[in-house]
Amino acid sequence: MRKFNNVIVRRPCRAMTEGITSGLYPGKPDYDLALIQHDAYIEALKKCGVKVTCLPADENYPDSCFVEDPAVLTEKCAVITNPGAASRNGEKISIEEAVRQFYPEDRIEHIEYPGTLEGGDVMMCGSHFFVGRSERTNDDGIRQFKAILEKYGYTCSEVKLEEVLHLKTGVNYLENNNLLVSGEFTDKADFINYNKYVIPEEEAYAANCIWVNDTVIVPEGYPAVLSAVQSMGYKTITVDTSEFRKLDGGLSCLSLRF
Ligand code: CIR
Repeated sequence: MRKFNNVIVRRPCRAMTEGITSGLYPGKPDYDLALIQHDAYIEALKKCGVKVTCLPADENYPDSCFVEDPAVLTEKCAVITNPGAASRNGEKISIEEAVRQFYPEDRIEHIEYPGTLEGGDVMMCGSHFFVGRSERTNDDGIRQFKAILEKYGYTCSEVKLEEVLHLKTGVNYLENNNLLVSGEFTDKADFINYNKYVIPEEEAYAANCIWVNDTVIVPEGYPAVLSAVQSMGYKTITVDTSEFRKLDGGLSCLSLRF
């Protein structure tokens, strides 16, 4: 059974109010409320038995609290990605400094231009990784990522995205062969071998739940998903992410779990 021991998060910065947004969930984030929600998120993670490393806010990068995107951390290696969003690309530099505390030099890999890749497009299912081809993650990024993973004995397959920002915006793995799927992922052949819970359209945002050591953290305000996850046998904790949702960010985006 998989076990996460560590989590990296980054404090939201004041400039988060200028973060990238599709406008799907309208409004500007309330910074003070975002900090309160971030505190609650950290507390929830601690309850799941992980050590949380909280990096300082970085005002140069409005979206930098979404630490999932500039790195992918596995049991065997760390991959510093090359974020496809221009305003976020520089986040890879400071995340690498943090990752160096946990991985030896020869286990830290990089996605290089012309390849781009963001961690939100990567879903780890045991030793297999699904990677979404999105507006942020391109063919060359996927080719490089696959080659890195194969070096460490992992496998990788591509999933084409049509609508959502990142792969994990719409599909998330809860271990034990269980997936939460929404929208365009509901009928994709890629996921045929998994038990799928199909998220009702009005709760699509809650496809982005995270499994942390047998507890599933669920965003607050999504009763159908919460009760489905509980009936699958998981312990649950809910965390309000309303201010991050305004920037298209969810529970997985806010941490690196490894
Ligand atoms: C962005 O558009 O990059 C941020 N506003 C949201 C990033 C969400 N990250 C994720 O899904 N992994």
